[in-house]
Amino acid sequence: MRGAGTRLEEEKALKSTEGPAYEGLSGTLAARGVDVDRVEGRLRSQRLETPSWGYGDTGTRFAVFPQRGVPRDPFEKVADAARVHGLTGVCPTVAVHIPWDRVDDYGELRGHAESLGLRIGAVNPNLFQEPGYRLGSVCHLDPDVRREATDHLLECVRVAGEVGSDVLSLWFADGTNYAGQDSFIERRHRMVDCLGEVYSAMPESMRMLLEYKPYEPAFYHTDLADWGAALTVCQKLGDRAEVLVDLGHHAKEVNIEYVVALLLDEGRLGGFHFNNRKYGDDDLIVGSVNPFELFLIYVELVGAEEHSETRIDYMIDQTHNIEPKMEAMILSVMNLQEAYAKALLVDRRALDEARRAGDVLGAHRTLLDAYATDVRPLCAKVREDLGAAADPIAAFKESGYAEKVAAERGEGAGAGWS
Ligand code: LRH
Ligand code: MN
Ligand code: MN
Repeated sequence: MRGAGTRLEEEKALKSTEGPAYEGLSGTLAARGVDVDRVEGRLRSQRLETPSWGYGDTGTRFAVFPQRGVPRDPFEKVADAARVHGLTGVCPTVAVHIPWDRVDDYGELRGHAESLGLRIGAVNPNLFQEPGYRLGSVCHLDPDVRREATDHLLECVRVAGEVGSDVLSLWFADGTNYAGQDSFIERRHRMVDCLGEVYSAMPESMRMLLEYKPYEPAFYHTDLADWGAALTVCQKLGDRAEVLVDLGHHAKEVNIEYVVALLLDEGRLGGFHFNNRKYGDDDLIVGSVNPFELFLIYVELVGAEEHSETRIDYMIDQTHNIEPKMEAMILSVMNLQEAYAKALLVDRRALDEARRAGDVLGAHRTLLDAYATDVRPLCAKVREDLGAAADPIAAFKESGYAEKVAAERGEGAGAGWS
């Protein structure tokens, strides 16, 4: 039986570049024919965006459990996001949600972010909370409500300009609860009209991302329910409209890696909202429930990276209800680094040969070999190379940041909706 001390030492070695773990792994990988320098270079260039709303108090419709030290305003959310970037090295942008992050002076918010080494990323309008949107926003039958919704989208185009962002990321709660409530097709036409106006108002440098979701808050039908609905609207709008895949927005049996491959092949995969789920849109820590699915998604992304220049914005969209929020964000980032690292280790030549030979399980085992590799020492080394922390969670705990902000901020404010 191994003593607890020994196990702890082994754990520490795995997360650090000191000791034998990294040397052993890079030697093994080199012997397997992996170009370790190239893999490390790709890992250093990985970029992940964290969401402002993931730092605030959120909850379920049953309860919100306030935590001490959560941000009281968008400036403090940006400060927390900057700290996550400092510890992980790969999160230089933070997404904002308007009006949750509405401020008087967006130039000031931008300046604050930049002073902390951060930029504002995707601007997310919010068309799902106002009482006027009971029957929808851009799909609503009343032209006055559609006007109000479109004006909010246009406001967000302006906000994006002011914070220095080139991404407008859209999700619509629009849908119906009962059969017969409204016409599917008329609603779709109303949406296309409104989005066409917004698309024309965007500067050439700006992209529009369209996020789909099968249900919730609407329970009979949703106006952008799946990737096909989102893709066809994007095709009507123009080249700078692309689909955003949120991992929590699929029916349970959907093969998400296949959807990803398909959108990549169409050149219309614009962004991700990473999270994980067991049942519905659970917004749990990415990679916590189904890490193999996450790896398979990255296998498709890495495959496409080899022969395409497509820009994909990788964002986290999670709400942390019972877990410490910054630790949850850091762990999410680490899980994404590990999934990407494993996908980079897939022996593409062996995979190709096995496929061509009709070797079903040979191909499958090639993926399993990469997935089974413990890449933690490699990721720790990359983080150190980036000037971040080999073990970001330990570094965060040792830094005393959580205690400091708890004392300064006391009980914070909700992410926006609580
Ligand atoms: C909807 C969603 C969308 C929203 C966010 C808060 O479920 O995924 O991206 O903007 O949650
Ligand atoms: Mn989302
Ligand atoms: Mn969601």
